Amino acid sequence: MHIVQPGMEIDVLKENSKIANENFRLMKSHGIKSVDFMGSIGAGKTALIIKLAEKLRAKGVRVCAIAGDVTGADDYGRFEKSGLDAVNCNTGHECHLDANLVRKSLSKIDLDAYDVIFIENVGNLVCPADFALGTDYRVVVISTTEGDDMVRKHHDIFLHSDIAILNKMDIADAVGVDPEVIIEDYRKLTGGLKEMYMCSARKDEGVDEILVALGL
Ligand SMILES: Nc1nc2c(ncn2[C@@H]2O[C@H](COP(=O)(O)OP(=O)(O)OP(=O)(O)O)[C@@H](O)[C@H]2O)c(=O)[nH]1
Ligand SMILES: [Mg+2]
Repeated sequence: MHIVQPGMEIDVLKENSKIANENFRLMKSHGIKSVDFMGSIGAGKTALIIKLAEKLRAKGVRVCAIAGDVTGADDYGRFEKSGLDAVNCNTGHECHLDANLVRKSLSKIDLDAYDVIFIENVGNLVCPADFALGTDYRVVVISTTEGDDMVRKHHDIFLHSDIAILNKMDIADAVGVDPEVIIEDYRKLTGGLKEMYMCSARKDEGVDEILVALGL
């Protein structure tokens, strides 16, 4: 049984922020740019990271990934198979990565050997929003296969992200989803200040624009 004391949740978030700041400073001291990829289960985070990393490596940029999952090494295996250096990071039970888990993963990486670190968070549109990891950018990835109501149902993660991506545009018609509904919800949520990026990681469409948005 877990007993939560009053104020404990705030302490956990405060401690996370402190470690996230340390992670940020550590990566900066090695000249590393980092991105936290949050998003729903199966939205295409792994597929997109692999595609982005392929394009960066072709330009001579040195990339490493941290594969966050509750258990197993499936995404880690996919990264490695694609030629992307990676570290596996299992949360055990938790539905999100936290700054301390990322700190442990960073300690396994030769930070002088990379220019960019992509962190794949656990598939979840709720919990990761509260736990900054210390990255330059926070990205949220959803896909057309989840229906057209993800932005309306999950305000927090979209408001906590710098960039929002709608993946699997290639099958929007097949699943009967009108991307414009999702995009308009995001526009409204961000007061018309931000546009959602649309892409197909599979078809390599819209991926270059995401690299530009990340300044990579
Ligand atoms: N049609 C289509 N399928 C895609 C696209 N991107 C990913 N997929 C497929 O969607 C499935 C899930 O993709 P993943 O990259 O594993 O998704 P994920 O977000 O990493 O999933 P979790 O790590 O389990 O949360 C796989 O079968 C991918 O091949 C896309 O742009 N179009
Ligand atoms: Mg994945």
